[in-house]
Amino acid sequence: MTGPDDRILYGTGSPNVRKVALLLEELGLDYAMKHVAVFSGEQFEPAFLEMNPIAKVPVLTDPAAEEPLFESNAILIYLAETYGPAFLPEAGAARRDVMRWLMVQTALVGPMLGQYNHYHLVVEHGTEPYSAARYRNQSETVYRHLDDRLASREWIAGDVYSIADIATWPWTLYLERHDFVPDDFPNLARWRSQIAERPAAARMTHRVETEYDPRNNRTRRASSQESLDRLFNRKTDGPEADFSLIVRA
Ligand SMILES: N[C@@H](CCC(=O)N[C@@H](CS)C(=O)NCC(=O)O)C(=O)O
Repeated sequence: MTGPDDRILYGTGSPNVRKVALLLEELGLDYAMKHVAVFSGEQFEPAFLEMNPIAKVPVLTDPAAEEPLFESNAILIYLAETYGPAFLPEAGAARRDVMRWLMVQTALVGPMLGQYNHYHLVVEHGTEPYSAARYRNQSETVYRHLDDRLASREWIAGDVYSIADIATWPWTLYLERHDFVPDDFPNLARWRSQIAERPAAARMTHRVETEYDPRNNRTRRASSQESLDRLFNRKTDGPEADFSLIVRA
């Protein structure tokens, strides 16, 4: 028998953490949530680095795994393989399709939307006009690819809801905050609503918002320039950066 404390999701309210919580909810697994205050640098503490040497959330401990798990999409594969078979087909073309679109999320959706978050939502607008414009265009292309993909199919990969959808969905919730309009991406908007209506998505959102967000918001608002420089990898002898957007958000 395992209790909720045997499975711990270390995280904050970010999309890479939400996707793991969403799959845990879909699989009906018990888990505890421990907040890691990335704005004040808890991810750099030795005990956390022992779990994830690259100092990022999510990390999941699981009774069936000998070591803590990190990298969100590797965690999704682990969970689907261990507690599936739902959400990741066992073999063949359907599995290849899910893996391919999971890699698209890892290599394209996350990095491009994540960089646009930085230039649009973190650093004061106008300080890096070329970078902000570049990542806005990259994000629009990503949203467009997803919208095109979903024009003729219900789910991103294969014929069923899978970890490719679960990995991608929390990222696409930035559409409005990126100042794009859902009506311009109708297939993406339809697919987003379909997942939002799932009870697991509602449970995940509620838990993230009640168990992670209050402490995340407190530490974010109290963050010093020094801790933000460390989080965003700005060298003190590098260009100045005004991170007040994220502190005020
Ligand atoms: N590729 C990683 C990315 C994880 C990631 O970027 N996590 C952010 C979420 S806020 C983080 O921990 N940032 C803290 C830092 O970079 O110091 C994954 O998918 O798990």
